[in-house]
Amino acid sequence: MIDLHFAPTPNGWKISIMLEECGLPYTVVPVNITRGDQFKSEFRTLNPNGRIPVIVDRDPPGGGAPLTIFESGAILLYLAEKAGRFMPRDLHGRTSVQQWLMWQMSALGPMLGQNGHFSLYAPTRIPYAVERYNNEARRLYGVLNDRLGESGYVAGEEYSVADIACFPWVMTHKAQGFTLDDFPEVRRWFAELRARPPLQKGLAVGRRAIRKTLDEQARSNLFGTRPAGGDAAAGTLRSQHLDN
Ligand SMILES: N[C@@H](CCC(=O)N[C@@H](CS)C(=O)NCC(=O)O)C(=O)O
Repeated sequence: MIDLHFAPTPNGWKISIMLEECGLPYTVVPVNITRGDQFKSEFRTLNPNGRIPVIVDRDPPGGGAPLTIFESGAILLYLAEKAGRFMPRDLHGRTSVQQWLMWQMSALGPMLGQNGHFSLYAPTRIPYAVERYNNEARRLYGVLNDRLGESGYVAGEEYSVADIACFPWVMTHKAQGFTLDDFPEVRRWFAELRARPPLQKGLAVGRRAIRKTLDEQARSNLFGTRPAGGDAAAGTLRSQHLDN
């Protein structure tokens, strides 16, 4: 059995979708990131970086002690290996999936997160930041659109963990101020994926717990006025709390 330490955000849904797609049994352990559960010592033992998602696999392949994994990209790779799904076996296919997964983790996710933060949540409007992240987010949608003009799925002709990683972030497009009419290949891919029953089941996890507005305490917990512990920098801006 796998414990999924989860909050209803794009990075959390990547993993609930993957678990549903793989048909792996799991238990959801809610982490209320608006109330600061991510700062608690029990949670930071699982992830010293104080972020969801985290999984604990109590039955890792080959036996042995439970395995704890944080970082959604690492979790997706682990689950792909465990289930033998959504990762091509051939070198070219596998390398392409890893490459696009890294792109999601290092570019699409963080830049959409910052775009959402500065356009939706920043207490004062900072035109330079709004414009910078909006331009970068639009550029990345363009990269994805061009890519999906060449192949059926993000990393090639097979549905893979690269698609599962990108989908929940693209799902935030309206809140981010984009329309998929401007990105027809993304729109085609998005509609196809959204129709997948396991993906819908993964997305339903935690949906009722979403907070539409953030009070002062939630803003403080999410946007970095509270240090993550040790010598972590207070005041770092961070926002992944976007609903579509
Ligand atoms: N790179 C990390 C990012 C994880 C992340 O930013 N998680 C957000 C929710 S989507 C979080 O836990 N935020 C809590 C906070 O900002 O304090 C991953 O992909 O797992």
